[in-house]
Amino acid sequence: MNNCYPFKNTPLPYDYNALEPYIDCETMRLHHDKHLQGYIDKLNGVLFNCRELQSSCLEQLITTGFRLRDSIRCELRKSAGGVYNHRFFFDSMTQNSHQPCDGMLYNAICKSFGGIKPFMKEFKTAALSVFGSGYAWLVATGNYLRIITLPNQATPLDTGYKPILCIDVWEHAYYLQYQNRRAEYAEGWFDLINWRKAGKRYEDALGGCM
Ligand code: MN3
Repeated sequence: MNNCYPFKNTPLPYDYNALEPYIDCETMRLHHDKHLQGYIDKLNGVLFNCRELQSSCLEQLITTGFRLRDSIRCELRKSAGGVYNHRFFFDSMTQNSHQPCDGMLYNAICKSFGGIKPFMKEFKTAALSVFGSGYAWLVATGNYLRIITLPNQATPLDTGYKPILCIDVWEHAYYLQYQNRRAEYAEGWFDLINWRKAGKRYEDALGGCM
């Protein structure tokens, strides 16, 4: 993963049409090649003028309190957050849909939400509750899991929680295919979850080595 300046738009870990019928090819192409590319271009543009930040990795750019003019700090947070969140979102899905959730993550979901079905219900409610643009996140805090929402391109990195999964509910993530039916998009997304990746993230979070 290319994680330092100059940032490049690494390919999706699957074909553009791999997530059909839940997310169509055209949406994936626009989302990855135009929206994520836009954040990468903006981030490179900010860093081009800030030589002292060019060796920082993406996570450091988001979490470190650099002494910057407000306008530059704001642009840096938005663009670095946009790159981080989109990469995390795309990496949370797989064409091998209907993967089972198992292992330690499954146990934690049962302990925290009472089972997979109640987890999905709560996660969908959170995804629908995002007013305007943002994401719903499954995050770990110690042995427990929580569902949170964050606006725009805010990331969970400086909340103290370890991110496990996220769904992008900006309209560009679903509007071409679902128009205003965000609930249908969220329901389809459950069948795309890369549980193997999520399980690994959870185990890394427990080990404190994200
Ligand atoms: Mn997006």
